This record gives sequence, structure tokens and C-alpha cells, in this order.
Amino acid sequence: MSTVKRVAVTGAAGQIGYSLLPMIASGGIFGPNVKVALQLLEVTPVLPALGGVRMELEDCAFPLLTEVTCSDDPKVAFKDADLCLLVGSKPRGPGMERKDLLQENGKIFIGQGRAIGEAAGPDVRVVVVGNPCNTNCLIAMHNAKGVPAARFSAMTRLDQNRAKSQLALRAGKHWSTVKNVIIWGNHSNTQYPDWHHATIDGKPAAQAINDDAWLQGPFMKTVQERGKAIIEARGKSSALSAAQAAVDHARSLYTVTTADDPAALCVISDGSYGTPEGIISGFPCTTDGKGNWQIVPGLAMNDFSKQKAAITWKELCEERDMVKDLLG
Ligand code: NAX
Repeated sequence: MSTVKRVAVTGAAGQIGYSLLPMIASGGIFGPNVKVALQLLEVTPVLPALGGVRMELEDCAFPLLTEVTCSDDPKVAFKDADLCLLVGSKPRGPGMERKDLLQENGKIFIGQGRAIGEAAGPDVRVVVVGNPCNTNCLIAMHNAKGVPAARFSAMTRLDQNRAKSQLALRAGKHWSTVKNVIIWGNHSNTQYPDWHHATIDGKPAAQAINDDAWLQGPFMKTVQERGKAIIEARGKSSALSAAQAAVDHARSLYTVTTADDPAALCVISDGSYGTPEGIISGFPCTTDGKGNWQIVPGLAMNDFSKQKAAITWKELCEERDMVKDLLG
């Protein structure tokens, strides 16, 4: 067993990468006692900038960081990787339809999926951050021959963190006291941030907030459209919070997560809760600390929840249909 965890990061010279890499190198995912090697992937024209990032990582002299490699070849970047964080993707260009965006990114995730199948370590886990992350994850999963589907997940942890903080701010409590917020469906503005099982400082969230109109309206809208609000305020999309969420997501795979505060993971649907089978959808998950997750069973969904979840599941099915030629 290797004592160094090999972490591949794509889009490593991008803005999320710039926040994410130091978090990984300081033990954010595997803890303070596990050494990490970073294997960074970028497109060829960006390799010089990535070289600058590598210099800065070296200049940090992180005690846990053993090695930084840079490449424009996915097979080199994913070689023997224990964890692949797929952050890089193509942003939506002017006049680009969602279908075009899905197809353009699809090509990237076919190649990266194949390379993971060929080169990654035998116990690899893959986390997709690059948007549209659910469907990019589906494409990578279908193209990674020999890698079980359960090794793949996409990120709605940022949405869960956002939902927890909004509930906490409204209730006048600290966000660490908010548990069991669920994000169903797609990481898009159709996502359904579900507070019905949440607690704030041990009290049901609906009671602590005592304002259903706010929960069903402004709360949901704020979480669904937070990304847009950040762009309007900052002139750039969220990066620091996205990096933190990626670290939280990955760390939750390698630590135990219980059903009283499940991790928000987008994973392959087995039909639980009426979710269409085979899409990568947000679910509440427990984890065993060894990289494995399970969808929390048996939660009640009222009519409001069923209706909101159906909207986002439908969008994921439409996305899947738009890329069905890319699913290996
Ligand atoms: P940037 O544009 O700053 O960086 C992306 C980097 O990816 C660039 O350096 C680019 O050269 C690289 N890249 C593009 N194609 C590549 C390929 N084939 N192989 C390797 N690298 C490649 O974007 P950034 O702000 O870092 O965001 C990265 C992705 O995260 C975007 O798709 C973004 O939409 C997505 N996000 C996902 C979130 C989520 O919750 N799932 C939230 C934050 C973020 O919006």
C-alpha cells in the first residue's frame, strides 16, 4: 500500500485550482498525517501558467506535499491516481446552447474517462466539478472501462454548504449547527434544496425558521441562483467556496458520514425515491470512510418535495438524452 495519495486535478491553472491545490497540499482531504502527490492536467496553451502554479506550490514548502507533476496528457496526469478531481471544462461561449455545451464538454470527458480507465490506480475515486458536472460525470463514468460506476460522483456540496449557511443566517445560529440538508437532482438552478429533514441546533428547520413562505421562496431561490449572484458581485464565478466544497466532498468519501447529517453527493441513480435510473443525481449519502457511499433510504418526501424533485430529474434525463451518443 502506497503511503502517498496521488491526487490528479484537471483545469489546475484555473481559478478553482488556485484555491483548491493549497487546500489539498495542506491535508484538507486526507488529513494531517497523509502525504499527497499532485498530478496536474491542463490544456497545452496553459502549461506555462501551470508551471507558475507549480513554482508557487514548491515555494509553499508544504510538509505533506511530496511531488507536483504537470502535463497536458490525461494518461500522464491520471497515472496511478487514487483520486481524480475533474475541475477543468469548457465554459459556455456567447450564443452557445446547452446542447452545444454538453457536446463540447462531452468530448473532454470521454477522453478523460478513457484515460482514467487505462491509467488510474486500482482503487481510484473520481469527483467531477466542471460543469455541467452531473452529465460530464455520466459521460466519464460510461467511458472509464473497468472502473465501477460507484467510484464516480459529481459535486453539489457547494449547494449544500450554501443552503446550510442560508438557514443558519436566517435562524441566527451558527452554520455548524445545521444538519441534514438534502440537495436533490442537478447542480443547476433546477436543483431542489430540501430542508424538510434538516435541523438547526437540534430543532426541525421548519420550526426554527417558522416561515414556510420564506423556505419555499427566497431560501430556495437564493441557493439555486447563488452562483449567478457571485458572478454579478465579483465579476467571476465562485472559486474559493467551490474549492472548499470540492475538498469537503472528497474528504467525506474518506471519512465516515452518518445519516443524521448526510453528504450531498451526485451519484448514479438506482431508482431510489423515484429518481430515474442511470442518471447522476444529487442524493443524501452516508459514507464508510473507505471511498464508498450509500444513498440514505426511507426518507419521507411530501408532495412539494416530489414535485420539485421531478423538475430537476427531468432536466437530468434531458441532458442524458442530449449526449446519448457519447455514453460509450
Ligand atoms: P477556469 O476557467 O478559471 O478554469 C478552468 C481551467 O480548465 C482552465 O485553466 C482551462 O484551461 C482548463 N481546461 C479546459 N479544458 C481542459 C481540459 N480538457 N483538460 C484540462 N484542463 C482543461 O474555471 P473555474 O472557475 O476554475 O471553474 C472550473 C469549472 O468548475 C467550470 O466548469 C465551472 O462551471 C465549474 N464549477 C462547478 C461548481 C459545482 O458546484 N459543481 C461550482 C463552481 C464552478 O462554477
